Amino acid sequence: MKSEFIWINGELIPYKEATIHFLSPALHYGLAAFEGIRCYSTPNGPGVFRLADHLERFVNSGRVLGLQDFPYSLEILRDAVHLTIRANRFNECYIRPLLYMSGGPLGLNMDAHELSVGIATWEWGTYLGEEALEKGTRMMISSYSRLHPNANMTKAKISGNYVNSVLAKTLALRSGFDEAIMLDPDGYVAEGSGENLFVVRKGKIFTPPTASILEGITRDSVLQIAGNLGFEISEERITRDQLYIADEVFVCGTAAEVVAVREIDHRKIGPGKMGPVTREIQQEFFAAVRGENNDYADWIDIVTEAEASLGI
Ligand code: PPE
Repeated sequence: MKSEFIWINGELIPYKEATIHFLSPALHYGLAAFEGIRCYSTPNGPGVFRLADHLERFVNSGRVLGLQDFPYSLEILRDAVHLTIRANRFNECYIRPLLYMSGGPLGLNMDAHELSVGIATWEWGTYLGEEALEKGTRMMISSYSRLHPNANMTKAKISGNYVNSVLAKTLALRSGFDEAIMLDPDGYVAEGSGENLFVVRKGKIFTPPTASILEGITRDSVLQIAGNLGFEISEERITRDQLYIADEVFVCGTAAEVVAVREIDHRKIGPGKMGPVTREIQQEFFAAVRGENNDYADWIDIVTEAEASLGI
C-alpha cells in the first residue's frame, strides 16, 4: 500500500507523515466514508475509470452520513486525484479517497467534529487472486446478513459499515473459501463483502435490485456492457438456491474487477469453471478499462499534466 505521497486537505503529505491522532472520532465511531477507484494504463497514458461517477458517489456518501457541506468541489477532487497519481508516478493504481472526522471532542455529535479529506494511491494487484480471474472463486453464503437499509445505509461507503463486510470476509477465509456472499435482511441475495453479484441462467442475466446493496459502478458498467453485447438482463430478487442452480455466477467491483464464482457452499456452479457469458463480459470489461474499446472512451479520464484549479 506504499506510495510516496498522500493528499490530505489540499496538500501532498509524505507517506510516513500521513497519520491521525488517537482521539480522532473516525477511529472510535467509524465516522468516515471512502471510495475505491482504479487507474489503468491505457494507450493514451494512465486513465482513471469512471472517476466522475466515483467522486459523485464519494460526495453522496458524505450526504448520506449527514455532512452539511462538502469542503471540496468535484473539480478540485478530480484534480487532486490526478495530482496524487502523478506525484506518485503510477501508471496503474488503486485510488482511495477518504473523508473522516479527524478532530474535535469525542462524542456522538458529528456537528462538533472536524472533517478531513484525503486521497491515497497504491499499486493493488488482483483482489481475489491472480488465479481467480481465470479459474473462478469459491464462495460461501455468510451467516452474517447484509446491512439493514434503516440501520446502516447501503448507498454510502461509510467506513463503520465495513465491519459487516470484514466479519463476513474473515469468516469465509477462515472457513476455507475465497469470499462471502451476503443475504439481505429479508433473506434474498444481496452482494459479496466487496462486490456486486450476477447470475446467468439459460443465457439471461440476473442481478439483485439496488435497494439493499451498494450501487456499484462496476455493476453499472457490466449492465451497460451486457446490454451492448445483446444479453437480456433482469434486476430482480434472487434466492440462495437460485445461485446453486445457476449456469454461471460472477461478481464484480472496482478492486475485484470481473470474477467468476465456480463453487458456492460446496456446490459446483454450472460445470465448476468460468462460463462463456462471464468470459465474454470479463474480456469486454478489461478492454473498456484499458482504453482498448472506443465505445467506452467516455468512461476513462486520462491523467493530465497540469491542473489549473489547484494552482500546482
Ligand atoms: N459492494 C460492496 C459492499 C463494495 O464494497 C463494493 C466495492 C462493491 C459492491 C462494488 O462497487 P464498485 O467498486 O463501485 O463497483 N468494494 C471496494 C473494496 C473495498 C476494500 O477495501 O476491500 C472496491 O472494490 O473498491
